[in-house]
Amino acid sequence: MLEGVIVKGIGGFYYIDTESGVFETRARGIFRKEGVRPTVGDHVRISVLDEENKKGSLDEIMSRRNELIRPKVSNVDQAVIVFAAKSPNMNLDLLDRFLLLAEEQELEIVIVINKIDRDGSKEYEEVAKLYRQIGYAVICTSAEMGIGMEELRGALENKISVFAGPSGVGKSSLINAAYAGLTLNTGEISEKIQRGRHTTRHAELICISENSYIVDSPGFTSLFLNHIPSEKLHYYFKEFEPFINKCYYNGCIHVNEPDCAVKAEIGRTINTKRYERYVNIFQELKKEEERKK
Ligand SMILES: Nc1nc2c(ncn2[C@@H]2O[C@H](COP(=O)(O)OP(=O)(O)OP(=O)(O)O)[C@@H](O)[C@H]2O)c(=O)[nH]1
Ligand SMILES: [Mg+2]
Ligand SMILES: [Zn+2]
Repeated sequence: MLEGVIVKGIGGFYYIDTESGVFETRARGIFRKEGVRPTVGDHVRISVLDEENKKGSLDEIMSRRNELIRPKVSNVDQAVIVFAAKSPNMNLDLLDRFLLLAEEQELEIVIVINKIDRDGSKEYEEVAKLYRQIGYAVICTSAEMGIGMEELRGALENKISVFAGPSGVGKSSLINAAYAGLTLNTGEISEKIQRGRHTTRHAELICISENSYIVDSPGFTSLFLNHIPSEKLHYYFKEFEPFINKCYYNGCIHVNEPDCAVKAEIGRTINTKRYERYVNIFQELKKEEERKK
């Protein structure tokens, strides 16, 4: 019996990182019968079938602390939300949606603004300032120039972190730049071999040091949060928190109610555009709830 972590699952094989190295295993039939699907990040027990060739059988999956859906990974500590200062331009609506998802999953959060070498007028600094004021850690980087790599590595220590963000912002490039020796597929490599963009596909846990893992994930460009109830949305806007219980109406959701303590802060501690994005997402959720009725 050995304990370990599933680092990769491909074609019915699960690869388990243990203290005696990485074992290739198949899952016991019982999991399928019980409707349990082994997931990258799972803590598991395996029995060794072939010590020399590192083959085994996946026998037991320990209970999960949490489960992300996209990428499909369990037991994640932290979301590293990556956006580019330029190309593609920052989409703050999408950034807020990534933040909401991570807040809802109760993950620690780091925001990374990459490709700062592309933004000569340093407009990204305004964005960094806004999100730092809200209380988020923001790291400004250039994977290309090697800027901010120390700080990034520091933020990843002793955790399982998932890199998330739109396609083409440099998630894979950042991981490659921060950890020489790892080589992940990036958009650039594929341009050289002329076979279309070689972007990230399946989830894989990459060990960067003892107790530290990262998961690269494929980017996506829109994010619909249909599973968050509209009346809960305000809990995930961190900067609303001090005011939420000070509104006149019990259960105020800070959209149309009078004497709203949150609305009173707009343009002060609450950024006007962030509030507008809140209302926008709130209405989207509300509409979806109406439709489902
Ligand atoms: N100028 C500049 N270009 C960068 C930087 N980081 C990445 N790039 C380029 O941006 C392109 C996309 O980078 P990737 O690392 O593949 O982006 P990704 O976020 O992993 O993309 P997906 O896997 O599709 O989600 C590549 O051509 C990189 O060379 C940077 O800091 N500055
Ligand atoms: Mg990638
Ligand atoms: Zn209110």
